[in-house]
Amino acid sequence: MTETIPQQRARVATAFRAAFPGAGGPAVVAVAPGRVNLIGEHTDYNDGFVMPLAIDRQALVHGVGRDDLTVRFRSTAFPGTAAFDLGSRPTRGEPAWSNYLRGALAAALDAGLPARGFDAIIDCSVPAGGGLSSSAAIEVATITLLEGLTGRTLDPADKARAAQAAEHEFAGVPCGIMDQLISATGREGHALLIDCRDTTAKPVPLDDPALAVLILNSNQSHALADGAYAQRRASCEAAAEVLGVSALRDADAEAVRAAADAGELTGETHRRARHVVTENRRCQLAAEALLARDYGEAGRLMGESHASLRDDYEVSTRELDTLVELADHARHEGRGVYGSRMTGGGFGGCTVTLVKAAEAEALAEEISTGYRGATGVEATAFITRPCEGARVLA
Ligand code: GAF
Repeated sequence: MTETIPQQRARVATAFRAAFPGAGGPAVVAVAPGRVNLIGEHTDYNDGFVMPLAIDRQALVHGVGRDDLTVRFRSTAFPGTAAFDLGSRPTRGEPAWSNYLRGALAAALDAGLPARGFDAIIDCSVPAGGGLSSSAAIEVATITLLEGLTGRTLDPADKARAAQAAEHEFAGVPCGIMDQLISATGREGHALLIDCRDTTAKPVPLDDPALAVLILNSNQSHALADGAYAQRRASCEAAAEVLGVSALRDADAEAVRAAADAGELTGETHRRARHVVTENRRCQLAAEALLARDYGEAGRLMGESHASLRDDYEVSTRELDTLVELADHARHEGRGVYGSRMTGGGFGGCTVTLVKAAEAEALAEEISTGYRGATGVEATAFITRPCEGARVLA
């Protein structure tokens, strides 16, 4: 069972009292969710389209303001206390886990939030390394805490940009804006079709009780800071330059094909560009299909997306492919699967599968069993629903 926010809140309040026995004053509790992306992968940093939803797993931070500018931060998951002064811009430091928080606070100050000292403890129910944006949830929750403690707020898109800047500067991952934006702006009962060029979003209802979003974690931890993600970005930029556009968002499949035929786009760069331009199109078509409640078509596009990420973008793994193939097998047999794909940056992490709600539990069990048989690894399955983005709890 997924822990509810009230349960998590109570658990973290107890942990806070144990960590900071002397801290008095009213507490501010901020939450920010992780995300799962339905389709539109590796398109955000190409100014393209994505369609994520905020999930019912979140970072929750419990903080109490201080009269000085000292910050003392603890974690429910890791040892140590991060202690620093917000009188100046935070820098990287110890313990290592605190760099997400330090980065988020540094970027929040840059974005114009005032400084205020506090004692806080953070907890995150988004699985770490699962490709469900636990780091974005932690960054956005931290900035939301500072908003709650200072009574000042950032525009949600600016908050997302600040969290993204933290990821770039303090975690060394040159990510796009998707994860932080959906964590900051998620809408209950909806996925968001986001145009990453201007951050405008169109809500896409996903509240049909007959439909469920099934997440399967390959439990093969993913890491994006090792250079493979940055290499993909660089290939996209090189392709855009060849095509004479500022970002691949402005190119289409015809233009990519023509450049390949002319020998201007070759090999890996060609395949990376082909993924991005076709994925942008698939993402928009999938939003139309979901709006029309045509789940079969949305699922078909998810299948194409996975193939493109596997073959052209080369960010899938044998384990993710296995999970998708098992879901696909159930789809062919008419057992309630609409479509399945890897989700997030790749190189490990999770798949997302659109299924009939009535079949979801049985499918989770069946795919997990098949996965164990094929890989020897235990998958973790959970059914999620679209949730609200970051906020201070009442
Ligand atoms: C990671 C990044 F953080 C996102 O910005 C996005 O590029 C995603 O990979 C791939 O779609 O989650």
